[in-house]
Amino acid sequence: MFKLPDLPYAYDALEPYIDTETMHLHHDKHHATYVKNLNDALVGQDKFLNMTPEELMKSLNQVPADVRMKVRNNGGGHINHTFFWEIMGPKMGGEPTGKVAGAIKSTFGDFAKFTEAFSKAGVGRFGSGWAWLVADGGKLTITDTPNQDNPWMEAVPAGRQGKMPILGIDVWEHAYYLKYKNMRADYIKAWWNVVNWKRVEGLFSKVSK
Ligand code: MN3
Repeated sequence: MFKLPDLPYAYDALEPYIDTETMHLHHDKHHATYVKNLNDALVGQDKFLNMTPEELMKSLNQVPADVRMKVRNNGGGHINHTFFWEIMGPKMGGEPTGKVAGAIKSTFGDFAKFTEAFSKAGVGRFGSGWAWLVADGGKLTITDTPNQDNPWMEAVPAGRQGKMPILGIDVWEHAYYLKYKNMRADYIKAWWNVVNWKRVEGLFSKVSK
């Protein structure tokens, strides 16, 4: 069975950038519902229930066709939100240091150009979805996905390590509407203040060896 993880900090820890009420709704209702629906869709399917969320994302083509879309949406919702809570934190933001800072600089020119391109991907994603910073080996790219799709789902070419998201932002309205109303760009601008670059660096170090 998949389990709703606790938030790694208090519900009010990301104030004033992300408000307490949004964090309660987002974690206790939205994320909890993805986990419940995922487990409901896979009742009796121990093979899938015993996978890690990442393994499940890579095995969607083996999931029975009648529940595959449910598993894709709700399994995606589960892994995406678990990841999202972890790449944020209180008293964070600023600029990255270490290897990821070097990779951002060599890929995008400088940090400001990177945040501009990433923010643009988030603002430009039509409807609900996510923007991602993905490490493909040591190489960085910005992508965006609809609904709860994510880079873990992408097929891995033979002999290659998969793409690994190291940063992502939820741009579903439920992530920002209470505080920012329809102003998605304002939410994204504020969100940079809660990015946990230490965590991003840790994820990047794992895939860029
Ligand atoms: Mn969400």
